[in-house]
Amino acid sequence: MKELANALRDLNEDKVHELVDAKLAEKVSPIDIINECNEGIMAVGELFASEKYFLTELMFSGEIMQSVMAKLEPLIAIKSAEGQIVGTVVIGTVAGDIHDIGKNIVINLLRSHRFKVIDLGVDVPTEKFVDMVRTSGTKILGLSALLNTTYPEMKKVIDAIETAGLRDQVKIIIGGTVTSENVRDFTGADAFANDAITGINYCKSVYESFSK
Ligand code: B12
Repeated sequence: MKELANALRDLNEDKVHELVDAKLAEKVSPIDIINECNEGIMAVGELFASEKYFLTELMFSGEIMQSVMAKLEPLIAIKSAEGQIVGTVVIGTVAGDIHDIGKNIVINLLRSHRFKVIDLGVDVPTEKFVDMVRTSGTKILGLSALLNTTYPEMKKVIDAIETAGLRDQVKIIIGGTVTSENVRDFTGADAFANDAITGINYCKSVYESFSK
């Protein structure tokens, strides 16, 4: 792992910021910086899983990552092109799950690609997703989940959209480290993404297909 990833894994907040600042000064792109931080935070996850780190460390890693994002987000937003909105995306983290760092990165990037994003937040009940799909008329719903235990929640939301008669008007993409082709199949989603760029490309392709 690289120095920045190591510093995040070791929860050395000062070092993390020092390295982020140095990279920004060298004109390294915010996305590359986020990717390197992700490597570090994944390592924190592994240390937590193997009981070398505990909840306090997990929380601290989240705080460091959020402070890095506070620095990088405005730089991503600056790139946002002026002009017509590409389309709307409704997004939220499903019930039972409060992870939102990855979701917020996706939102930021979508906005910088001129999407209007309706962020429902974390631990979002099924009915809220259904209501927002209905009232916003969005063509894309994004569900974020980082816990294995929340696969059934994603399925519950998608089933509820179907029951409400809205399934034909909306494409559903699930995202988060736990998602895979198997989870997509289980939940009945249209697509999955383990990274923000794949998600953004999918959203673009959906709205492009509608404008043809
Ligand atoms: C930081 C962290 C926390 C923080 C979260 C802070 C916050 N505001 O989000 C806190 C401390 C709160 C936390 C709590 C818990 N956590 Co936690 N956490 C993590 C950790 C270390 C990093 C997650 C993260 O932010 N990653 C960085 C971001 C950028 O990556 P990302 O979320 O994957 O997002 C990217 C993609 O997935 C994708 N994406 C994400 N969402 C979406 C949505 C769409 C629509 C699209 C297109 C793409 C997309 O794009 C993003 C950018 O590239 C992970 C480790 C890991 N391997 O993921 C564990 C991890 C997710 N946590 C775990 C656990 C067990 C917990 C707790 C149950 C611990 C406990 N005993 O209490 C609680 C659960 C609380 C709850 N009810 O949700 C486990 C989950 C195991 C599992 N697979 O089920 C992990 C994997 C750690 C581990 N290895 O054991 N956690």
